[in-house]
Amino acid sequence: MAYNSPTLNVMTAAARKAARPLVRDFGELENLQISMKGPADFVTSADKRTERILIEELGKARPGYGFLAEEGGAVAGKDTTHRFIIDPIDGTTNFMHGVPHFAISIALEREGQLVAGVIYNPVTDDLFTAEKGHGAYLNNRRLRVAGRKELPTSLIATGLPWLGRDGAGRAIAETAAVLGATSGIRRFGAASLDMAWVAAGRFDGYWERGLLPWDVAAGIVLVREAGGMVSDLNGGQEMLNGGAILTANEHLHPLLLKLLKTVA
Ligand code: LIP
Repeated sequence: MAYNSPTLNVMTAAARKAARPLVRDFGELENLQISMKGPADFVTSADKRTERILIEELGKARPGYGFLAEEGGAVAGKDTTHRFIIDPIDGTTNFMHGVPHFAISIALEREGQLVAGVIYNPVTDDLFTAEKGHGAYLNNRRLRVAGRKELPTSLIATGLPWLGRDGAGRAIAETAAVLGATSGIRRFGAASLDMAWVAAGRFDGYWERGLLPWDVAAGIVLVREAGGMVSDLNGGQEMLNGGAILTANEHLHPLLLKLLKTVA
């Protein structure tokens, strides 16, 4: 049975409510309004509506909490100790192309600490939840990161830049280094689900650069509560500010960090 708390109930209820019209839209992509935030950087009417519903529901349940959301940015609340960090559709490009691998991602920060996370793929109905000190769950199954100790037997996920994004050269060099040392790489296109899958032991590790706080906040709580390690790519804890992240279990994390550092 998944750990339940008033906080997780509020976050899960908001995600499920926002997911209903999102699943409908996923079935009618031809009707989707799409605009550009930059080269190959899309925002759809579904992103905006999902974010509006999440902020409405969470704001009703927790009046005064602040928000940091992908489309609307930062909204300070009267209660300056609490902030929800929201990605309405993580994996927007997948969503637009009819690829059923995207998620609503909600994290709660209390006094600057990430304390709860919900990542919900409404197409697969995979609900990942975690609260600090109470473990991580997929629906009602308790999660634990995989126990592999060597890179050659490990499966690693990553994310790569695209049109208009910097860092392609380094990303390719890092990917080549990891390819040459592991059982393989997966690029699935949604950071939140990549981290949820590390927490579930499906991937043995995940790294990416150029991310934003809402891409990774909930995933950080999931991986930590599943017994995994999370850092930035210098081995520090600036994941939300620097945009770079590395997650894996205690055996593979230092090995991957060392390997990625060999790439100039
Ligand atoms: C996406 C991330 C993905 C990354 C994409 C994009 P979005 O977030 O989840 O890992 O590779 O570049 O940032 O834009 O779909 O919320």
